[in-house]
Amino acid sequence: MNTNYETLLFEVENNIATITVNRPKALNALSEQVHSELNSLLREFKEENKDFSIAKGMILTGAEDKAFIAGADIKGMTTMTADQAETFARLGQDNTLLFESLNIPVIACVNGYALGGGCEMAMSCDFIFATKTAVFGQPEVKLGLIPGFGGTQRLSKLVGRNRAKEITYSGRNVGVEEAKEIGLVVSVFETKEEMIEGATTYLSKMMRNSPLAIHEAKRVMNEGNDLVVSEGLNVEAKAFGAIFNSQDMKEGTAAFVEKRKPVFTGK
Ligand code: DAK
Repeated sequence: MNTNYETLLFEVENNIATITVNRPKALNALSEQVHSELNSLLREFKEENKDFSIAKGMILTGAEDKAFIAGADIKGMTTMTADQAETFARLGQDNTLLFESLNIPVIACVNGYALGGGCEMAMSCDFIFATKTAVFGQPEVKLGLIPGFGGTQRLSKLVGRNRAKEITYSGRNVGVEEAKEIGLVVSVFETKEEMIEGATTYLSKMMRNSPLAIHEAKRVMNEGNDLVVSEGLNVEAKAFGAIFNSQDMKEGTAAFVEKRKPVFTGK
């Protein structure tokens, strides 16, 4: 895999891939280059990790302590033509869909500002861990914009439509305590180091379970999010049936009966 990018750091350790958005001088704002490099990285990773040979879990974070991602690059946007803005929007939206369609769980580890596009990228991950300094928000209306990387859709689904509207219309900051209370954040940590360690521990424990079953649960839960319950149940029933053909299902149930630990292969 190509791991050399100007605006991203990519590393894999103990089956956990970490992507760090690395533009700390601009508070890791999402420039066209970040979106384009992220798109190449995620596409290549998705293709090459079909058998879970690269990683079974992923962390997305921002470089240094001040910001996760302070939004789309406002300076870059001032000179964009309508065509460039459309390409920018499509790349950004595609990246959120790529995070959702990866076969492994992705934890957004949020330190400092996660505003606008930063909040939107975090929401496209499976869930969010944060430090006490984390600040969330969709301040686009202050710039004469609306959220454009899925914020009008995903925030409502996470925290409820009325709360999402209240946050979006005001463009106000949401501190970490409130973010946890309304279900945007799952766990809060004192420091960035503790948060990354917490995410690593979580993913390492999760890896004892079947990666194939986790992938299917992720797929069905994400797909069901856009469906009425009866249709979602249909997707669930199909996936539940299909997984009976997997080695992991046979191994997991046999290990239970034989009173031993299962050895999952993701097949
Ligand atoms: N873009 C570009 N540069 C940014 C930035 C951003 N979003 N946020 C911060 N920076 C830069 C600052 O300009 C400054 O650079 P220099 O002046 O030193 O060159 C440096 O980072 C440090 O920032 P500050 O000096 O401002 O630091 P402070 O601690 O004073 O303030 C702050 C931190 C986060 C409160 C402040 O920087 C701030 O308000 N930043 C903007 C936050 C924001 O409004 N974010 C939302 C952006 S709008 C679209 C799809 C999606 C979107 C747009 C279009 N399409 C469909 C086309 C998404 C839009 C957004 O995300």
